[in-house]
Amino acid sequence: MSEFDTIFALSSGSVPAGVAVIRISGLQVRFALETLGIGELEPRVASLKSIRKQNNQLIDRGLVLFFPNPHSFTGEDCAELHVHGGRAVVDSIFDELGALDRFRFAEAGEFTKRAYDNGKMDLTEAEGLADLLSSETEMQRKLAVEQADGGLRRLYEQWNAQILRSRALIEAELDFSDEEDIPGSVSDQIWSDISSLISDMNDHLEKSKIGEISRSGFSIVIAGAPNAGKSSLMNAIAGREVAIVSDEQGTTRDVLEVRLDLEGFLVVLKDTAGLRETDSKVEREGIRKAKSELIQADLVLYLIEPGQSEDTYANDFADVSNMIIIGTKSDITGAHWQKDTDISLSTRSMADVDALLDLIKSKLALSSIRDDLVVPTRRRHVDLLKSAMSELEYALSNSDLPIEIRSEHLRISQDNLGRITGRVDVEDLLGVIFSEFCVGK
Ligand SMILES: Nc1nc2c(ncn2[C@@H]2O[C@H](COP(=O)(O)OP(=O)(O)OP(=O)(O)O)[C@@H](O)[C@H]2O)c(=O)[nH]1
Ligand SMILES: [Mg+2]
Repeated sequence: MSEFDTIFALSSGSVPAGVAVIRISGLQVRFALETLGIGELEPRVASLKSIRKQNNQLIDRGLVLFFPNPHSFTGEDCAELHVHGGRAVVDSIFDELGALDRFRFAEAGEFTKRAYDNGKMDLTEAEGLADLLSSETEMQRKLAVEQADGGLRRLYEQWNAQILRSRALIEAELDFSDEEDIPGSVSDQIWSDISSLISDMNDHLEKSKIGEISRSGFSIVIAGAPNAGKSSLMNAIAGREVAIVSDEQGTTRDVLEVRLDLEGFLVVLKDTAGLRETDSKVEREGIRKAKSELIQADLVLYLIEPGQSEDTYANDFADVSNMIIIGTKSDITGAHWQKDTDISLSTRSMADVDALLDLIKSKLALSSIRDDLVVPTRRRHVDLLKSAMSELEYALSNSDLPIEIRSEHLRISQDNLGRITGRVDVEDLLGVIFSEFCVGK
């Protein structure tokens, strides 16, 4: 595998389809177009052309585009062939291209990797693009497109420039320190700038939970004793039969998931095994899984059915911070529950199921998230931001250290920011990041 190879792939969805888009990128794109009988093309203008085999036989007619470097997605010469989306059409073109020397199929994410290598985007933009391709909900799309559009890159570049400026001022101060009238305020200015940068970073980091959750989805776990009505609630919210409902205790054993779109946010709703002591090995494993889901949940819906004492499993919920206690089967008891519940509902009559959804929305504080889209979205960003911030804090608070040493910590802070955007050596990360893509991107 070489970066000098010319790569090609199907960049549109799976065939058969109305149209298939084949993308080609690399040093020999012009040669490929010639070989396919397309010939010279006006840059960036779609032309209807015949596409032919080496032996001149017609493969298909379609729209073709040529993007000469550097003004292309990858920064290399690129071409797109929009052909009829039949398996044999696409295969036939692949056969022709694959037969050429130094031509091969692109790996997953290789077009984007080349775009990154050629300075077309930084790592956060590449990650944003990966998120955009896999986005399922409106909120995921908004976050992803903001990041792909350079939202994070611009912020981190701006911070990097601020630190650089402080370091330059320190250098200047060192150079002039022999002279008489160095304004002492320069140094004060440097450290007050660093201090306000730390506070900006802190505010930004506080939003990381929101970023990660919006990206990967809120996890909501339904828990409670057997027969409390957990699977019934899961089905009622999903609007379809996801889980088996039965009056037998211990019906659900595995963790069942549905992915829902709640006002543009991805919610992963999980139905779990009823919590109880049991001799069944399988059920015990289900209960173990249920408990581990509980700990990781962003929100727990704890269900109590009429006649059940609600504190049976209180211990299991000691670590759960965000919980709604729900009285189920209100059609039996009437709307008013004696016990200490946040809401009572019935999946049989569907009474107050909508009210529960409203309560969930308010618990997850979805509306507060909507406005701020420049947030760290990955663990990677958070870890490096924390390191960058702690270097600044170290430099700021150790005022007794020689100024050169303090300045060095500012430089290390810049390096950490540089690793987020990929400006500073990140060879070890690239494989992980670009393998997230599908082939053709
Ligand atoms: N009357 C009434 N019965 C309900 C309601 N919701 C569930 N049930 C009944 O309660 C029984 C248990 O329901 P499930 O949804 O299977 O309960 P579960 O909590 O998933 O039970 P396990 O999987 O065994 O832990 C079934 O017979 C349901 O028909 C309700 O709102 N009203
Ligand atoms: Mg169940």
